[in-house]
Amino acid sequence: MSSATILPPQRVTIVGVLNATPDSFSDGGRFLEGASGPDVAAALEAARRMVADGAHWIDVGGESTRPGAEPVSAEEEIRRTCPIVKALAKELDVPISIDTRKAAVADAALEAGATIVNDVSGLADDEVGACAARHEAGLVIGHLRGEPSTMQEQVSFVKVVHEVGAELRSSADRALELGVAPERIAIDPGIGFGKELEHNLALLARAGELRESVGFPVLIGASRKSFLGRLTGDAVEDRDGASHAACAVAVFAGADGVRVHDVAGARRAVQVAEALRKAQRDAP
Ligand code: HH2
Repeated sequence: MSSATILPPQRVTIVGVLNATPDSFSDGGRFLEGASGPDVAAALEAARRMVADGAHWIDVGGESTRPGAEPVSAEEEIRRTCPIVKALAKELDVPISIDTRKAAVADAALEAGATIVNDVSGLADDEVGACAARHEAGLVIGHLRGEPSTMQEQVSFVKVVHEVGAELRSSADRALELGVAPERIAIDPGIGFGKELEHNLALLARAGELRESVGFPVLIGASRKSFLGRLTGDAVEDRDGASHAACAVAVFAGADGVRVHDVAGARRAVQVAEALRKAQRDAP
């Protein structure tokens, strides 16, 4: 991977989500054929569409992190994701990330052509960071206390932006010690990961503050999440409008990248928010 930062400052990066899972809350089941392996052609088609719509990178995941999701072995995650990663890396001009908490899966996907590891657990396993360092890959460090299966059970923050920032800083320090280059690190406050509505709102609305305090570019993943349903009353399949609003606010607040399902809509929201951010900064 080049030494360029994974979330470059000159534009907001749009990360398109491609879940090779049967049970993701937002889009599960579209790319799995069952025992014979993933539907690589369908995944490739969806990824091509996202790139045409404006995605700058594609994030491939093989394990749902929603509370109550079935645990998945590393072998199964590799079986679901690696054929897709390989096909996407071969054909597309954009970076491919692997959304995993497991070092064995990260390693296999990086071998298959991914160049970024997206670890929502915030380096619960140091080996994930060591693996990213070995491959000279990018690393997204997400914020999560505990495990996805139990993360909503005991949520407690006093000053959420400050606490999440401090915990991300300590994970980023660990990544640096493990040898990940600083320009290859991005942080993510983990919207919906062990947080109540007010925490998600504060982290999203203060994304820029998080970047300034932690010192790394910030990725925000709010797309189709349940806190949006709490606000609007919409079911997951009707949350794209709310997702675009969240995207726009995150970008206006200073986010460097957004992880989204509906790339075409998000791209428009990002364009407007970027223009407004610039106007706010530069207008006389
Ligand atoms: N959210 C999800 C998964 N991966 N990665 C980052 N960096 N940030 C996020 O907010 C994030 C993420 C959960 O969303 P989704 O992939 O749509 O669902 P599921 O975990 O059920 O597959």
